[in-house]
Amino acid sequence: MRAYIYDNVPGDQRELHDSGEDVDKQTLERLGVFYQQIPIDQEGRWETSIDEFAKGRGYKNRDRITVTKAGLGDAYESKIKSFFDEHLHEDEEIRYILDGSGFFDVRGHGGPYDDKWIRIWLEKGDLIVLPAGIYHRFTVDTANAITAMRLFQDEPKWTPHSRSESDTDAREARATYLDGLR
Ligand code: KMT
Ligand code: NI
Repeated sequence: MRAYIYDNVPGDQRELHDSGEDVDKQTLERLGVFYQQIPIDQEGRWETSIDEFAKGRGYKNRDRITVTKAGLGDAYESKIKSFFDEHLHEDEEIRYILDGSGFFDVRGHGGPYDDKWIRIWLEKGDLIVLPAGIYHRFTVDTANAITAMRLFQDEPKWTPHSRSESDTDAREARATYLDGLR
């Protein structure tokens, strides 16, 4: 994992877009973003760790998602563009990277990072929890391949509420998120 300020230079979303300004784990924590590394080992201890993590946080369900050119065919480019549309969810977004790598961009709030994109580079063995109500987007990197486990509490509710297409600031999840920040 590495987190840094996105450079906002126009160009392919899959490039690094590295401004050179790193963001520390504490800043992510203040935004309600939880990160942990659970290395994927041959012995399968990672599965026990994920089971314990899921049990501890009450995540009862999980599935896997693979985003690759081979898997998505002609739909690939439009699919990765849709993941990159800024949005929020009414529930947490939990991802454990099983293979490949990609970027989750989250919006900073307050201080020097207010409404700036913070780019979080995740690879195999990285676990992230994005809180409900945080503005974010996802993209693969230039390797064009990621497989992730998606965990969720009960029914999967993946509905993305696009910031540009609706009044997402008026959503309860947004208000609750902002109330929880100090
Ligand atoms: C999402 O919600 O944007 C995704 O699940 C993308 C693929 S998960 C690495
Ligand atoms: Ni999302």
